[in-house]
Amino acid sequence: MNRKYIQLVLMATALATGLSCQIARADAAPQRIEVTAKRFAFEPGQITLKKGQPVVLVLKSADVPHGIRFRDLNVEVKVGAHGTSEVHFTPEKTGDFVGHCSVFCGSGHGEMVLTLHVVE
Ligand SMILES: [Cu+2]
Repeated sequence: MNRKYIQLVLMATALATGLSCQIARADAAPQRIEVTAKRFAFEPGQITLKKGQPVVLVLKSADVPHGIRFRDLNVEVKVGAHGTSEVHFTPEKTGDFVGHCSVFCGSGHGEMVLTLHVVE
């Protein structure tokens, strides 16, 4: 085998590998969901997710610091005043999961809930 042929094969392999990586990444692209926290509610207040599909939950604050914690899913994210934070996770079980605000934000703090419906 001559040197040029080997170089060509190596280049073709590298190209093919790069291409299949890109395709795999596109397939695994997480679903992006934006939620706004504002005293004393999350908007939207309910979200439906697919079991096994990766999610990026983007939490924005419209006022003071807030947070959201789904105890049963072991997911938590906090956000500063007027800030944006995100948390990546993949729901691995179906059901309804209620998340509560995890940063004390005033008199209605205890009523701040976001319900995740995880379906097959
Ligand atoms: Cu709060």
